[in-house]
Amino acid sequence: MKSESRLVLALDETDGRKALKVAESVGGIVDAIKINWPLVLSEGPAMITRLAETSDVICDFKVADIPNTVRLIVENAVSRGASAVIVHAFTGDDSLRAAVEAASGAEVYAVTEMSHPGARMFTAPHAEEMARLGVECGVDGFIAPATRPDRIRAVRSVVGPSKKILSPGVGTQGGKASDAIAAGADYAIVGRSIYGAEDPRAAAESFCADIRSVI
Ligand code: BMP
Repeated sequence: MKSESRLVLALDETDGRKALKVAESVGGIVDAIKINWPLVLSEGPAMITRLAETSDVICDFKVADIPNTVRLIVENAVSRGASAVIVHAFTGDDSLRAAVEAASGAEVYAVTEMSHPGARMFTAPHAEEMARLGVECGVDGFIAPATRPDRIRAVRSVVGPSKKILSPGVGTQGGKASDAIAAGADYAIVGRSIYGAEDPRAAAESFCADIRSVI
């Protein structure tokens, strides 16, 4: 995945035609497009391949399962063109290792702590432990919350400089892209504030300008 704008679009638009239009309009601006169940369930997994023709695609399936099922999901996503797959870290070492092995060259990012308030209940208290486990299991990067930049710093201090940190929670959820990058994230992930904007390209450009202000 390239590292130019350090902005990733979360394309949760469920209307396939609109989703493709947004993807086209931010082409060349975002470093990757992250897709999640809303778009895949409404438009089918062919959307992975379609978007992968013009962009790196991160399949945010937050895979949380036994190793065999993790392997089947990751292999399927990668065979359709995904450059990366997001998995949950709380499943433990065997499931994380299964994801890394199944990705065979594509990247695996593990969720440490989520960005919404409820994440304080279970994921946050174990984020550093999960980050440490992810490093041991060979994942390529981590998901840490832009809504709590101090937690990005905490994860960065555990995983070191060579692992990627992608940070959602920017815009609609209240986080600021530049704060996330300044705290140690490599990429800010933005969804509704771009695909729901009247002019998605202009919105993406303004997030890029905010990120540039701290790099
Ligand atoms: P939005 O910018 O519209 O809030 O979208 C954020 C995207 O990042 C969504 O796809 C969401 O599922 C994802 N995400 C998140 O918001 N917080 C996390 O902790 C992990 C995520 O993957």
